[in-house]
Amino acid sequence: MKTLKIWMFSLVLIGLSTVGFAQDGKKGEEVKIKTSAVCGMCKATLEKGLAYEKGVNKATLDVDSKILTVSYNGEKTSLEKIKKAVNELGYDADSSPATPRAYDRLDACCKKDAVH
Ligand SMILES: [Cu+2]
Repeated sequence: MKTLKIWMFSLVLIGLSTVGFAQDGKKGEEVKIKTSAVCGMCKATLEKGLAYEKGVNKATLDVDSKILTVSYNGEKTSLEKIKKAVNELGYDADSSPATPRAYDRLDACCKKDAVH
């Protein structure tokens, strides 16, 4: 019976350390989000805006592909929160649409429907 208890105890320990590793991995996550950005000004807006977002380490927009690469701390923020921040800056994030009010505030050249 004692052996079983020790065995169970070590099993719990192994379980806990696995969880610990999983959380370590979450600290440095990176995600690529397709946005509706169109120009260099959008790039500045998005990169600056996300720099103030909690848990975001770095955000880089590639204007040509409209892909925003974000490295973030998975313990402090989540992909959903990052997408919401992008929406609130006036841009679509993957299938999540821009907040209308924020989109209205964008400069004419930064609106996705604008003629370029
Ligand atoms: Cu723009």
